[in-house]
Amino acid sequence: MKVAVVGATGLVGSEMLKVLAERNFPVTELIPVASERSKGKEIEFKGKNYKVVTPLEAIALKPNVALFSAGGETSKQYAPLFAAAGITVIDNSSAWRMDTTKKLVVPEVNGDVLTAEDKIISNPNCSTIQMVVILKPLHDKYKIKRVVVSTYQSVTGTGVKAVQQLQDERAGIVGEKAYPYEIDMNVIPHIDVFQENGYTKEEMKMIQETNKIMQDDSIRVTATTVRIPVVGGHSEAINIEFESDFDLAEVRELLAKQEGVIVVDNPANLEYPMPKDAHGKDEVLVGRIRRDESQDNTINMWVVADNLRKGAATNTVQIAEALNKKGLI
Ligand code: A2P
Ligand code: 11C
Repeated sequence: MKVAVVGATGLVGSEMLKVLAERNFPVTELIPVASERSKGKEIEFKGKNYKVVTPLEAIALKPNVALFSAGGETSKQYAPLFAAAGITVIDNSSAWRMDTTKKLVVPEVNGDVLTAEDKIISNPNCSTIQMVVILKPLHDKYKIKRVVVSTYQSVTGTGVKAVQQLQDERAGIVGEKAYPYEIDMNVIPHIDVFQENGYTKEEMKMIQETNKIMQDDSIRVTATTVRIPVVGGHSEAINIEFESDFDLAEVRELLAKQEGVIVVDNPANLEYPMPKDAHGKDEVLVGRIRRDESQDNTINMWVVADNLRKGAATNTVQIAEALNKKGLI
């Protein structure tokens, strides 16, 4: 299968190349795509070198599928052109996620919604993905009423420039800034742009995308999203209120059985999920599972995942695998 990766020179794009190779996705020809600036640059994939092309050149090469991670503007401009040429697009930007004509997919949660009509499919926001993977088996069993989530997000979510800012600050170098403030030795309660209601766009993504993926608008979600000086992955403190009572041991069992989830929850041995351990992994790690003693039918947990893997590249490749399995690409 001919596979184009749009944004192949970026943080998520290069992770997509790794994941495609690791999972042995049946790539017969890779088409790395980036901006005019990177045209002609060589990208290595499975021992072979491929030259970077521009989006329009990629369309002419007729890939079967194009994995996009080059920002919302690039997706808005080019994804419809790829789709019009019969190329299925899986888009990691926020450009189409809340478009009612487009699917927003986490394969183990709602992979069954994919059909032959879907030519532009959206990959959710990283902090949403790792949360819904955990919510799904619990909602199926106990029905979730309300979720309160606070995030502790890695600088890799912002891109190359932010990782550089953190490294520069640690090395005492004055360089270009990706954030309005210092990120080293700091915590910034602001991810993406502020909305009129006082929430940030990242917070609104977590709220709206969760309802869409879970296919249930009755789940009430509220979020506070925060950037921290960490590289390995995003962490989330999640408080979940169910319609009725739950069994703590059964919650652990449901999570342990859930595809793509690893329970790391042994406080006696100081075992709990940390970004340092999630880094480079495809799974979502969950621990600190405990009853919220301040309110009936409510539980607390701590969820960590590598935002560039399950939060972005891995989930995108898993969507491609799901389409391939259904014979849709
Ligand atoms: P380039 O390296 O040529 O700028 P990150 O999010 O890690 O900063 O990466 C962004 C990715 O999106 C890069 O691969 C970048 O390519 C790519 N990109 C940015 N603008 C465009 C564009 N107009 N067309 C195609 N790719 C783009
Ligand atoms: C962050 N969640 O960590 C963002 C990055 O909507 O795909 C991903 C933005 C998005 O900054």
